[in-house]
Amino acid sequence: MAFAHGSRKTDSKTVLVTGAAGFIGSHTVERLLRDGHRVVGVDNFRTGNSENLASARNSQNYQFVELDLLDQPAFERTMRAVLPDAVIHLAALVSVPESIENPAENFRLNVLATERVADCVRRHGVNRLVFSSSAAVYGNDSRTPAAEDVRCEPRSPYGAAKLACEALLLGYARTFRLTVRCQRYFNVYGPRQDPRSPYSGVISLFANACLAEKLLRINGDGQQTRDFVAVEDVAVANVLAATADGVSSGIANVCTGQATSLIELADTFERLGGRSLVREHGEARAGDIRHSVGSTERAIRELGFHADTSLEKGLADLMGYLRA
Ligand code: UD2
Repeated sequence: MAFAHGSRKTDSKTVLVTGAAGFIGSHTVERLLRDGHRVVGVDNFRTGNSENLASARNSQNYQFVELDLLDQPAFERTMRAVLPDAVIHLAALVSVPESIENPAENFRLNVLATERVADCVRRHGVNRLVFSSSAAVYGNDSRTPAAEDVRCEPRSPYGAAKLACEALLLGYARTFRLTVRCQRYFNVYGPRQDPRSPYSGVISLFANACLAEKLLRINGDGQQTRDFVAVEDVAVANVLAATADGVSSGIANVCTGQATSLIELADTFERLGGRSLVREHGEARAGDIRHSVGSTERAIRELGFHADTSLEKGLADLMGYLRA
C-alpha cells in the first residue's frame, strides 16, 4: 500500500483511522487530510456510511480498506502494509441503550476489538494510539464540571467498556513503547449524525424536528444539562492527540466546559429558526444523567485543545447543512 509520489510533507504523518466512515471518523479523516497528513481509513460499515467519505476520496493522500477489526488476519495485513505513525481508534458500538440491550456485543465491539487494535499497534511498533472514550465513564457524579481524576462509576455497559479500555490501554502504554491518548467525548453534534437511529443525539433530533416543523419532544422538565461539542472541534482534538509533538500518555475530556439545558437548547433553535416551536414534555428518560459538563483544563494543558465553536454557530452550521 503506497501513497502517490510527492504527497509526503516533511512534518506530515500517516494515520490509520478505524471507524473512518462514521460520524466522528469521517470528520477526523477530513481534518487530517486538510492538515496535510496521509490517512488510511478502515470501516466495516456496521453503522458507518460510505457517503460520509465522499470528499476524502478526492484526496491522493487518502486510502480506504473495508474490514472488520475482529478479522485479525485482515487487520494485521493492513497494519503491516501501512505502518502508520499513529492510529485513531474510533470504531465502536456507539449507543448506550444498545449496550444495555446487548451487553455481549458491546463487549465484543468495544473491549475485544480495542484490545486487538492495541495489540496490533504494539507489535508493529506504532508510536501513538488515540482512543475514543466517553463522558459515559463518569456515571451520575453530581460534581460538575467533571475533571478526569474524579472517581468513575459508569452506569451502562457502554461506559464500563470505555473505562475498561482506558485502563487497559494506559497499562499497555506504561509497559510498551507507546503513547496512548484517551479522549472522553461529551455530547458531540454536527453534520452526518444520523437522526433516524433510535439512539440519535438530541441535537440531530431537534434539528430535524425544526426542519420538518414537528414538535420538540423534551424528556422530563428540560432542566437537565449537557456539554455539547461540535464534531469539527472533536476532529481537531483527535488530530492534535495523534500528531502533536511532545504529547505524553493520558486522559482528557473533549468538551466545551459550557452547560446547556434542554430548554436553552430549544430556545436556541427557536432563535435560529426565527419562529416558536411546539414543545412536548414527556416522562424523564430512564437512566438519564441529570447534569453533564466537563472540565476543559487538562485538554488545554496536555493537548493545546480548545473547542472554538459556540453552540449558536455550531447549530447554525448544522441547520445550513441539513437545508442544503
Ligand atoms: C450522551 C451520548 C452517549 C454517551 C453519554 C454519556 C449522544 C448521542 N450520546 O448520551 O453516547 O456518551 O452521553 O453520558 O451524544 N432528550 C430529549 N428529547 C429527545 C432526545 C433526548 O429530551 O428527543 C434528552 C435526553 O433525555 C437527555 C438529553 O436530551 O436528557 C441528551 O440525550 P442524548 O441522547 O442526546 O445524549 P445522552 O447525554 O443521553
